[in-house]
Formats: sequence, structure tokens, C-alpha cells
Amino acid sequence: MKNMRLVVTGPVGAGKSTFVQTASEIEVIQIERNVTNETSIGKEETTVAFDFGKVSFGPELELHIYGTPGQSRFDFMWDILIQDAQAYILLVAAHRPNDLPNARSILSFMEQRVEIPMLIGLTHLDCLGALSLEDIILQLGYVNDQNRPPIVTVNPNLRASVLSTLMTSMEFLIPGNA
Ligand SMILES: Nc1nc2c(ncn2[C@@H]2O[C@H](COP(=O)(O)OP(=O)(O)OP(=O)(O)O)[C@@H](O)[C@H]2O)c(=O)[nH]1
Ligand SMILES: [Mg+2]
Repeated sequence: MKNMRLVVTGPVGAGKSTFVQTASEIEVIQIERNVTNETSIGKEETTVAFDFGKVSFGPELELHIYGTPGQSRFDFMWDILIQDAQAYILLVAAHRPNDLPNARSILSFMEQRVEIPMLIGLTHLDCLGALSLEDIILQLGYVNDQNRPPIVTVNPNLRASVLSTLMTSMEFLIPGNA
């Protein structure tokens, strides 16, 4: 049995903990605290350390999925979690364009530390005010096709959508394991 580590990162409220929870076949370990006023986005808890879950892909491969905190004051956890990762997914909420600079900061933090495949997952496309995929790609700074990472849409509340994203990750990121 081979184990691989996938990190799910992105700004506060992008859906990282929900993604890990929905994906996991084991009871997820979640380390969360009540949100403080300055980070409140209408939910009660925020990740302060990590989420951990597992998904098996056949008898050969077990994917260990770690969700990071979204707040940059916990960036020491980003550093720890990304170190042994084989790939990461950056979740970005399509209905909160003000968070896009945070998403870019997280991306550059990761790019400074690791050179591993990554995928962007757009969440909250079903929400009022969601920008289009094209708008978000441009606002993330990808002005031409050449340097764009793969981008998928995902609803972290739906298992089929999360599993489809994981399959895409495997195909795009880890050829031979799909
Ligand atoms: N409608 C809708 N709701 C979503 C979607 N993705 C996530 N959510 C909801 O948005 C909230 C996101 O919460 P979390 O999963 O805790 O977000 P997080 O990224 O872990 O946030 P932090 O730990 O605070 O950084 C939850 O209530 C989810 O149910 C989506 O695509 N559509
Ligand atoms: Mg979380």
C-alpha cells in the first residue's frame, strides 16, 4: 500500500474542511476554534491547525488529505503540512472576489517552498454573486493559457463532486495513478 499526501489549502471559508470531511472514509480529525470577529464570514468555526482524512484508491493507494487553516497567522502550519505533500489543491470561493489576493498570497507561499503539482478548485459557484471561471483565472493573474494550472469547479458539500476532483487531481498531478 502506497500513501500519498494531498494538501487542500485556500482562503478562510473556501471549503477546505468541508472538502476533507466529505472526501474522507475515516472519521476526520479537525482542529478548529470559534472564529474571531475580524475573520467572521458567517460560520462559527475556523481551522487553526489542520484537518486530516483518508481516501483509498483501490488496494494500492491511500490518499492522506490535509486541510490547512485559511488564516495567514497560522502560516507555520502551511509550512509544516506542505513539506511532505506530493500535490496540493488551492480552493478559491468564486463568490468572494475580495479573497482572491489572499488566494494569490497562499499560492506564492507554497511556490516558494515546494515544486509539486497543484490544481485550483473553484467553490461556491452556486452562490449569489459568483464570478465566472474565466474572470477568476484572470484575477488570479493567469493571463495566458501557457502557465495556467489545471482548474476545476467543485462543491465540497457533494461527495460525487469531491471524488471527481480527487480523480482529476490524480490524472493531472500524478500520471500513472489514476
Ligand atoms: N453553497 C456552497 N457552500 C459551500 C461550498 N463550499 C463550501 N461551502 C460552505 O462554506 C463553508 C465553508 O466552511 P469550511 O469548510 O469550514 O471552510 P474552510 O475553508 O475550512 O475555512 P477555514 O478553516 O476558516 O479557513 C461551509 O459552510 C460549507 O458548507 C460551495 O461550493 N457551495
Ligand atoms: Mg477549515
